[in-house]
Amino acid sequence: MKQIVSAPTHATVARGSAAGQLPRFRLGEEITAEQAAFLDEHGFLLFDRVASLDEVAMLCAELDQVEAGWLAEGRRAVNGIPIFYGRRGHRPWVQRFAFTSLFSEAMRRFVRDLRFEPIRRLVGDRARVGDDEKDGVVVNRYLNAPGSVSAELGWHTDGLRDLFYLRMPQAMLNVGLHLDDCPAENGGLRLIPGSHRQGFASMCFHKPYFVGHAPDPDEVVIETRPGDLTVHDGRLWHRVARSERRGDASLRRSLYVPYLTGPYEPKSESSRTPAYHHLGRLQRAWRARPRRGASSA
Ligand SMILES: O=C(O)CCC(=O)C(=O)O
Ligand SMILES: [Fe+2]
Repeated sequence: MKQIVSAPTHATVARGSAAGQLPRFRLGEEITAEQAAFLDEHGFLLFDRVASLDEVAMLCAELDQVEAGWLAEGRRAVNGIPIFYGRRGHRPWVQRFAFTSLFSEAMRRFVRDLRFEPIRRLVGDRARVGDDEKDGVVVNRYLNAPGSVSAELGWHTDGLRDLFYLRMPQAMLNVGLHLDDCPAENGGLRLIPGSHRQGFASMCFHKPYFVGHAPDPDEVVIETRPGDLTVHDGRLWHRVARSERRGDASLRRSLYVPYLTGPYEPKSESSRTPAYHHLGRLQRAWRARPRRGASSA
């Protein structure tokens, strides 16, 4: 097995079957020199249980409330960003929430909690939570069951839009809070450590975007517990693996907080839908199509 060894004080990141071997850092009042060096070298950090189980339960309940409101009003999009609807059993079910904190005061408060300040400052001294910018606070709900439109997500980097404009994506940190117990068998985040330091060509062509789902010999498995926080560099190659479980046991929820540093660019209900979302809509309709003989686990 190949090993990447960072500075001597760092834990070793074992490539390949690394489940359970990654360092689980503690989030304190400051990002430590060790954490900063690890992020710099490998492109990600995993923080152990930053939110309590009560807070995780609160966030999950808020999501259900937001969903109930959207279903009642028949909402298809927020500020031009489509809501991804799948089916769970026979009910419509939201699998990607956008701008979530605009619909939940409790969530809006939570993502501003003081404990996250070191993470915000890591992005930039003047970084802000973009409640009404980009896609806002995004929540994904992955499920491996018939009717699900999000069971997995193919290999990608998050800098695709920049690549379209033929410029090297800017450093961008994605900050995710994980709401479910997710050992390797439940799928979840896989990433290639160090791939954030690749050049432009490799970022464009190393893998075809969103198509491939095969494990990479260099990938690591990010196993999470409810309340864990991950930070990953948007230039890293990563994917979300399909759970080996079926039905409700495969549920995986991840909440991403947008920390932004550029000029303030608020969106509104008249904002346009980015082109790639039109493609995505077709793809989801195909995945969610009713199939004869499929059980609704
Ligand atoms: O759910 C996750 O943890 C990652 C999702 C992701 O990579 C994305 O939406 O770009
Ligand atoms: Fe991503």
